[in-house]
Amino acid sequence: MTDKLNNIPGYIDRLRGRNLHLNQQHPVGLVKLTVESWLGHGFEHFDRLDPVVSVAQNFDSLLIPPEHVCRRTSDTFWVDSDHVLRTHTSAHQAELLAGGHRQFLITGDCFRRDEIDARHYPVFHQIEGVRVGGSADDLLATVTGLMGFLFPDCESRVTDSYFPFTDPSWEIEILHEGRWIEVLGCGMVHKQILQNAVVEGPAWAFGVGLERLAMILFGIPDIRLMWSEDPRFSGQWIGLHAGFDPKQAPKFQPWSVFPATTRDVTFWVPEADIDPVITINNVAGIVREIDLGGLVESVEMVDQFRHPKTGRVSMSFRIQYRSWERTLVNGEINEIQTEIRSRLNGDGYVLR
Ligand code: FA5
Ligand code: MG
Repeated sequence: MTDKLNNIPGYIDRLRGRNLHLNQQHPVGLVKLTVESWLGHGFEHFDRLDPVVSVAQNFDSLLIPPEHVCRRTSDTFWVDSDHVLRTHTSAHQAELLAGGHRQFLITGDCFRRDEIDARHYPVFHQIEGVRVGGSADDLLATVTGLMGFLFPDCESRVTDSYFPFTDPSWEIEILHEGRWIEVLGCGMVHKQILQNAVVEGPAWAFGVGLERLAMILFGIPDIRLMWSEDPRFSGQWIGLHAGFDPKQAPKFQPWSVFPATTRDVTFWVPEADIDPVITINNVAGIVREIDLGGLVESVEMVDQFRHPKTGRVSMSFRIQYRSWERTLVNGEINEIQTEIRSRLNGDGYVLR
């Protein structure tokens, strides 16, 4: 049965169930084990919770307002009008608290319609940590301690942030190859959430992206590689075991770096989509659905203007193609490009 709200393409269904976080010979699974063993044994572990969650779990229980942008079909994969694919492991926070759990880790795959670049993928993994009784100092000591353990040679910084479900809130970034990479969000669990779950506070929570940690730890330059079934990738992690020393983490060995090819596409945007984030996520969504072989490396908005007379808005996107496995030929790029153009056209974007 399909619901008219359902916007989950087939390729997402195929990635569901890969459970990279449970694969102990994969960077994502290895990082999970490393985080779990560093935090010690005081935490209960939940790593098999169903990613199909209710709207109440993913949004309402976290005080995310009904009109919040993250609920839109341009941002979230909807199963039906009451269910989504969880966009974060925080979806399980409130019910576990209400169920009497006081200190726990939730690990699982999360799903978002998001931009396309080396650090974003529509399916990714998070670990959520929650501790009732922990203070803000304890939270910051825990997350910065974890970063220091994983990345002893990297600078990190804590910045103020905002989440509807924590107050105050912070983010942690790691300086990696000259660039600040956001890896984690955290904060003190909102009083209302504790009250609803009938829990005496305070309590803290954090949510960390496992792909981001793995990319920094193992020097993996592109998040698409996490899904590669090429033995030249998957064979590099065999023999590592739970509790390995991050200082001894092997670095990803690229077997070859093939050249990139870029193509631009320019169109007039339908009136309803002039919010650039909607268009960025929609274009990325279309590209993901067509590019099943994962040849697109990034999609970037390179130009945007409003026509002075007609008021119409035009946007240009640059699509970059590159494979980790081989040199791409023009024919196959053209084929994908033609499909993308025709799908954009069908969705009301007027090609120029
Ligand atoms: C959250 O998801 C919050 N639930 C985190 C949180 C938990 C805050 C508990 C407070 C208390 P955010 O959207 O920033 O926050 O995502 C957290 C991390 O998930 C990011 O820092 C990043 O490491 C990872 N992440 C998010 N989107 C993607 C994506 N598309 N691809 C890969 N990793 C992602
Ligand atoms: Mg964030």
